[in-house]
Amino acid sequence: MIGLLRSATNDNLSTANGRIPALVDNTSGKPKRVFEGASMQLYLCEKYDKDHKISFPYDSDEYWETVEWLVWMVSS
Ligand SMILES: N[C@@H](CCC(=O)N[C@@H](CS)C(=O)NCC(=O)O)C(=O)O
Repeated sequence: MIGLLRSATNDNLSTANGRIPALVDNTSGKPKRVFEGASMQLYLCEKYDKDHKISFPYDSDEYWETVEWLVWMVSS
């Protein structure tokens, strides 16, 4: 379903910035590539955590607090 890249040099699954982690989501027609760990977290939660078991609904106060900590994490 979702393939985690073993190598950023794999031609078919190459990432935009040439780094790992990255993923390719093949669940809906055209493969969707996502790179950067924080982007992957947002993508996976938005797409596959519809019941919000590990994330918060978009635009809730808790959602934006999550984004704040995520941005803090990747920018610190
Ligand atoms: N900010 C990136 C960091 C990614 C990263 O630094 N990946 C390393 C491995 S842990 C990498 O791909 N290094 C190979 C290179 O720089 O060519 C993220 O959070 O995904």
